[in-house]
Amino acid sequence: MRALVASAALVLLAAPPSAQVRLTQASCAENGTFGDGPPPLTVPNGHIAWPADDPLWEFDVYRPSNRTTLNSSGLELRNVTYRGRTVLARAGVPVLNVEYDEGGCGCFRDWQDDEASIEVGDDAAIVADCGTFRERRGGTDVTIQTGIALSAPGVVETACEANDSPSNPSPGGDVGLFEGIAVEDYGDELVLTAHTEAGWYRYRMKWHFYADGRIWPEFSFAAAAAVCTSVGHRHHAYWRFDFDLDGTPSNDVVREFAAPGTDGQVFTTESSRVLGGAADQTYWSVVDGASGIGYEIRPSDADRRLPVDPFSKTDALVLRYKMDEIDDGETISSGCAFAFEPFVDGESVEGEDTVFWYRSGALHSAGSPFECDIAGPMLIPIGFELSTVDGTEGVEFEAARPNPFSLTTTARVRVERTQPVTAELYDLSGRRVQVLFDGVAVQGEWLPLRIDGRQLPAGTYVVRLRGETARGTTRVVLVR
Ligand SMILES: [Cu+2]
Repeated sequence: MRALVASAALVLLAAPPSAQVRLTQASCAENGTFGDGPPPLTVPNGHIAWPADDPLWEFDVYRPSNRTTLNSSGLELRNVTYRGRTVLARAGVPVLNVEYDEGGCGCFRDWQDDEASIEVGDDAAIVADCGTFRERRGGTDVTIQTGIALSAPGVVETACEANDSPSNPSPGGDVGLFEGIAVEDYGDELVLTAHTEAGWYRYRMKWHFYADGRIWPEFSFAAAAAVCTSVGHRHHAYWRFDFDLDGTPSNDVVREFAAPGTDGQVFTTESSRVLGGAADQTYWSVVDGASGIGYEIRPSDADRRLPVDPFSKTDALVLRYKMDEIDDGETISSGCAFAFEPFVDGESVEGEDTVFWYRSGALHSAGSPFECDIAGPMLIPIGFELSTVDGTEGVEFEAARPNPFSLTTTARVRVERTQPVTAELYDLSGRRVQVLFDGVAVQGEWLPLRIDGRQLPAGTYVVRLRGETARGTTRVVLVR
């Protein structure tokens, strides 16, 4: 029926799955199907530490099929720590819905416990093996592996990549032979991917963890068939971030900033907030009142592009933590809009245990049923001692973009003190393959390091910078 995408090209990848990701407490727990009522006590599908020897990040993962809320929260995380300090107690997307233009298919509350297949690459290491099952696809039986896969960076594909691929003549349908969670180590970034289906929709959920403490929770909206989807419609994913900074929940301070550089306004009571559209620079922060560590929640351009309407109602909720406010109790048979209003009932949130909800939306215009829209805020750390990754001194790296890359990419670096420095590119066997810069780096100024991969074999490379008081590395992945 349709071509599997680009699997021949993937075997050219030199980068093996990372040995820097450690999975422990592997479990194949699953928790019933959506609408069955609240899920029973949950068991995570594993505990991930990265990098393995001296972890920056650690957390428990839950597959979408391991339903933790009424309709599943997708790829849920719990007990997230950065540099050994608790950041999030629990985070996921408990509410997901869609609304059509007039003449379309109305509205739906979607579920996320039904995983869809993804490509994880031929060399993927199955670190939690939850067995296989047979599926009929395009007239033949295929075998789907399930569990948690450790993939080479850059190989994971979902309906999003397949639908957008120029080599795919017939977008739609599912790719790959794996269901569960895929993990990719990009050196400076760890990416988790899950993919779910609800009818003809395909939802991709990713967590990007960066070595410098940032988190990008990504939600992407695609489709595998063009039923209803040829009519314009709007998708909304509502993230629930339960920050428990430093593991002391009951002293959160939540602020709203009208724009970068402005003074924040502290929230005193529960609130629903609405952004003003694409030009609105509003963002928020949640900070531990005692230690001062916390996170900014910065809306992305994609999130700002779809303003609130009477169906989507809210961009952000600042709530007091309540055990029974994990989701709103609606299912596909009872409602579709997010029924959060009972949550916002005037309770104090200043110096309390708070929960931050955040909406990521996407407009799917009529006539392009297979488009994949990528959304999600950036979470930026506040108040951590950020000497960055091990062995780095006196220098700050900005991860290369794009990464992985196929032609050229650029990483940026800045030094704390003006000095002569050398930046070189090494392959993983320690061979120097390029000199990227040899000269004086000026204090505080970003120095671009352009990497030309056109004459290099695919694989992982290390950018190493050395000066009198500055040293550090970042990694890039070259793919073909
Ligand atoms: Cu859509």
